[in-house]
Amino acid sequence: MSSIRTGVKPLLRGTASRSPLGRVTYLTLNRPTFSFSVVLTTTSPHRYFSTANFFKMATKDTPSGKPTAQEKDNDNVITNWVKPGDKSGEFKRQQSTFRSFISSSPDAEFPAEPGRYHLYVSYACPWANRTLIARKLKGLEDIISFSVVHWHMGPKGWRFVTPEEVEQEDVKGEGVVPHEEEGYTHLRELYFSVNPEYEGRFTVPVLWDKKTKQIVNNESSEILRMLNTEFNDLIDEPFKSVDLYPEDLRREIDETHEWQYDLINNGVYKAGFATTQEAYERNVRALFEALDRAEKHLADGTPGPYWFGERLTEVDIRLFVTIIRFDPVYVQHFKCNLRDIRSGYPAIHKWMRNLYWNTPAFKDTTNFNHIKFHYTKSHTNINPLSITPLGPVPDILPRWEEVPAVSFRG
Ligand SMILES: N[C@@H](CCC(=O)N[C@@H](CS)C(=O)NCC(=O)O)C(=O)O
Repeated sequence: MSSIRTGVKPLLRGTASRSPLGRVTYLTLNRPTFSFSVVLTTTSPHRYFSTANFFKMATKDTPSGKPTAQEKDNDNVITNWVKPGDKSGEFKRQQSTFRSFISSSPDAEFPAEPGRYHLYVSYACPWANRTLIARKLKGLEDIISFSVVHWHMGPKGWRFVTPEEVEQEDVKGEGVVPHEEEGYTHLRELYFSVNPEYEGRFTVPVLWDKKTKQIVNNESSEILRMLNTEFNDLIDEPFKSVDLYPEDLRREIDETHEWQYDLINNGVYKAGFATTQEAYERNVRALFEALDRAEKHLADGTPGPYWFGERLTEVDIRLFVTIIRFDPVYVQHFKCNLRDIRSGYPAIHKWMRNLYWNTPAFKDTTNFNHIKFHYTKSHTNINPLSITPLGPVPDILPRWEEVPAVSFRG
């Protein structure tokens, strides 16, 4: 059971509604540029978190480039994933703010048009990675452009790369370019260009409308849905028939998302960002129970190679982006180390490697430099010296090779 509290600025007119994703209640805004706050709490046994928008960020860039007074204020430091003084020690993920939809209908506010929309992403970010995978699986490369921020997230949040950095070994990659039109240095400038009063976090992915200069949506699960259906009139086979959320699997997909989102996708963050031993242990145990469940499903619940057998769906995308980061980052950086994937979860390992090595949409959108450097050098509260561990080596094993412990087990 969930309850929703909203704090809405005076001019905002919005309507509470059910999400097209089924379970989440949220506000549909008549004017998507207004800011609003949503505090969602839930008593569902599967959820160990609530979302809150305690986070406030300074609304102006200081000309000197130094942090504003507000940024210096301890409560507003960008790496304070748990509100200082919150005795629960629990990381509470904020609800995404911009929730409009692109539609295939030509008279929609955001109609599907080639070349009109842009994705701002980070290669480090699993949520953004989802949208890059879907963009490729649906053959939308010539229809939706994208650009990638620098892997480092500093006190002002994500920043764009400089022209000098573009070819740097640790930075380079497809779409890693400076901000083109306005020459913004930070992603937050984009958010402020839409709403100077914006008080939420400056997250990726951002689905941007180049024509009206609006943020259409910054919630990856909803962006996936738009990419899946709304551009179908603009693409040819075989991409048109790719259906990541097929009608007959919707109930099962939704049920799978429910536990995987909370316990795995967000679970690694809740373990890693916890500020008390109790919160860490509670979340890390729940995470590994969920991984055990995923392992069981993939080992004997499906003929594979995908979560639902022969059909690749949203579930594969959403689980993959967490699992591919697991051994390189989450095991050590987020202390998710009851097991690792390569030696502890053979069926998940096989499923993940099949996606990575056999489907370019997964491999081509995975950038281990951005992934490893981002977490280890941006979360200075967790890793104050910003030293990036070298291992594991390699980041991902070749398809038919196992770590010695597993080979020995036969
Ligand atoms: N609900 C969002 C979450 C996105 C998110 O949290 N992105 C992270 C990167 S992994 C981010 O941009 N964080 C910046 C911040 O919180 O300041 C989605 O799924 O799109």
